[in-house]
Amino acid sequence: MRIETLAVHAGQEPDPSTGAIMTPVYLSSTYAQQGPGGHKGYEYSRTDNPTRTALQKNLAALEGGTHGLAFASGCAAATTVMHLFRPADHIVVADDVYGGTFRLFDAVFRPMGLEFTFADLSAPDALERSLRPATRGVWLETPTNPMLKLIDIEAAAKVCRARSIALMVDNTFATPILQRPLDLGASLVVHSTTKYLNGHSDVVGGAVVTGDDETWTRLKYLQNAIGATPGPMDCFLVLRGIKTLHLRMARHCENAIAIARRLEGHRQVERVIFPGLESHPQHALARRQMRAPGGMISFVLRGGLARARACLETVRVFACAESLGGVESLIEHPAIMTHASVPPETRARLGISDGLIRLSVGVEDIEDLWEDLERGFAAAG
Ligand code: P1T
Repeated sequence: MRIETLAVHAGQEPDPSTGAIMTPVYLSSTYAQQGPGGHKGYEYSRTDNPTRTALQKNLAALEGGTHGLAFASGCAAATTVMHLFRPADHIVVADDVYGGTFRLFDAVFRPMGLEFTFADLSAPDALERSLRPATRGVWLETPTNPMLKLIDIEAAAKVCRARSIALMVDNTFATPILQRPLDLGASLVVHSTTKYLNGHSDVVGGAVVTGDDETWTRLKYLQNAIGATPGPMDCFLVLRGIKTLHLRMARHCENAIAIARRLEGHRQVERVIFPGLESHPQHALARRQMRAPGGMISFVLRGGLARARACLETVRVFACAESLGGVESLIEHPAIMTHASVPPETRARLGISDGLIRLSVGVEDIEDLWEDLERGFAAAG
């Protein structure tokens, strides 16, 4: 089946006892056993829950994997994945990742003995140059957060496969509708389901999908042992959100392309970063690797912090808020908000400047969105 049909149906059957079309929210924390060990596949809801099972199957189908695992947040998913590694293992990480991911690796796992190299993996050969004999994993986002750099997943997978290194791709920005890393050779895919997959800004969740049985067996063990699992209501909401993922992504992309083009022609805008623009340094890769360029835009407003602040304080349709991927448009200032935990010198090197603004373009009317941004630019002066 094609991905649009999988989004609506995968992992879900009408309830055998009632015919209910929607997967029930199994709020039970435990399950009666006929006798010790005599259960029907469910013992305790940290270990397995039927609503979560449906979501996990759906996620696996969308990403083209064999197994999905749901978590309480994107960070919980990343935390669980990092437990695949041992002290002294070395992991190469794309230099431009979500600030919370950087913080998790740098401030939580580095002191526990994992070693990380942050490198600009959008540059050819950067990955090979970062490898060490102890390298066991590569972690990347593409497009990256917030500079929207693209990384060639297939090329990275080739390098990793030759050395038995796990390639982990955070596919939050693209979603499986636009790009499927497992098809391109990645070992596993990570998501913050908080974003496009749920799509309605009412859940914090995470996920991992893999096609490798051994990796799944270990992660399944860790999911239960660590226990950073989502509640059944959140699983239901993500499952429901995914049913319209393909429809929403089409509109996010359509609106984002229109806004990026208009921004590019605006006198107050110094630079627009959007993979769908010909001016994006990796536009050709975007066309090859992604079905469409996504709904995220970063741009630099002329005049620095005071003007950026005035713009963010003035817009009304765009909400000034962290996060992304919901139906409503959001605007944020990465240096102060989502990437505040990245050291200032690293932010400067990456281009996360005081004038940098990130948009999560929603599914509203394009003219309302543009008029709102123009209001913000007028206030910025
Ligand atoms: O917030 P959480 O569900 O724990 O997911 C973390 C995460 C992981 N990966 C990517 C690419 C992300 O963007 C995020 C969270 N990002 C934001 C909250 C943000 O505004 O960028």
